[in-house]
Amino acid sequence: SKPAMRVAVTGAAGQIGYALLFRIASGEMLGKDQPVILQLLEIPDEKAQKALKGVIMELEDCAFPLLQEVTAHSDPMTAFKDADVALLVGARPRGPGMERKDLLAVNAQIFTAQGKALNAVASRNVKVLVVGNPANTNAYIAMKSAPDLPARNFTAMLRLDHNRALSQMAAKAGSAVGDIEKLIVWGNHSPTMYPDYRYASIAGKPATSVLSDDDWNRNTFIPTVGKRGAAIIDARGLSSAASAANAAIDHVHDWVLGSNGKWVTMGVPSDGSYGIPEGIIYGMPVITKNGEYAIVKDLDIDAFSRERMDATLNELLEERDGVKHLL
Ligand code: NAX
Repeated sequence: SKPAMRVAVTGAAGQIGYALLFRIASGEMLGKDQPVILQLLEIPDEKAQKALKGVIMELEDCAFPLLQEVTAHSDPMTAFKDADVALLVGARPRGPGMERKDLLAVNAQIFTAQGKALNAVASRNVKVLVVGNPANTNAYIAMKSAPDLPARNFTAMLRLDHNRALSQMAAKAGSAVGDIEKLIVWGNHSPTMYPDYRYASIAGKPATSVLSDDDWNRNTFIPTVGKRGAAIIDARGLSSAASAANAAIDHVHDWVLGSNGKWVTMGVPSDGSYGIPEGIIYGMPVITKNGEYAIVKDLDIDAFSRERMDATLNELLEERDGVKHLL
């Protein structure tokens, strides 16, 4: 059988971790023929480490044939050792009375340390997906803290936004999500993101003609996708977890195993395409193949889209400027 792949997951005892680890171990992320080793990181706090032990006991009790080994860690330097894939899920949530800049600063500390650890000990081709918020900026910080690793290996999760948008479109069109292709979500994983179906097709027909209602796009679709995270919190009393874990599985699955020519959205360091400054981690349409992604180039950007893309870019530039002095 194939040699095992090492998958490091941070925040492993959290709610996304609980929805994620069992699916990785069952082969849904890397393939049903791919053995995996899980290297799980939690904060040193006694309660968190104990909860992590409990999750590991449950993983054992599943007797997954593909799961070769599971280890628990409180130090990223051991958790990321030789990691082929690193899912950075753990982050500091915004506490009561915490300002946005405080949130950026505590997370900058976490992702600087984790970026340095990846730089020191991970596989030289480690694929990094940042889920913990603010995801794009955390990915940027980790990338900047890992100068010996290829910058393109640092990505942020926009796939949940992409999947949310697919579902809204399918419902409006009365068709199946599987019939939709070439959807894009541009920018930051935040309510400023811009879901863009100008190039999409639904069962082979242009989405702009199927969903011919411009008012729906501007006043229902874009805000619904943007505010979906808040709507889930309102309904469940907890933030999205299973759907976030599912999106992380989709993101890494497609990156490692290929998207078969289909467009998917990934938050990737810009190469300067579409006027997005190089290095900014921005939701882009990509096609994945042989373990690499390629940004879909040369799409026309109309005035409405330019405005949306600049607004979400400006938010990312502000976040970057907020942490610049910490890097
Ligand atoms: P939880 O609070 O349930 O779990 C987070 C876990 O991370 C905790 O167990 C905590 O102890 C751990 N942790 C904190 N700092 C750590 C560190 N430095 N090293 C290792 N572990 C650490 O949160 P959960 O609901 O699982 O969400 C995790 C993150 O995902 C949050 O930042 C959340 O905002 C973000 N999300 C991102 C999404 C995306 O689309 N990019 C969507 C879902 C989610 O909101």
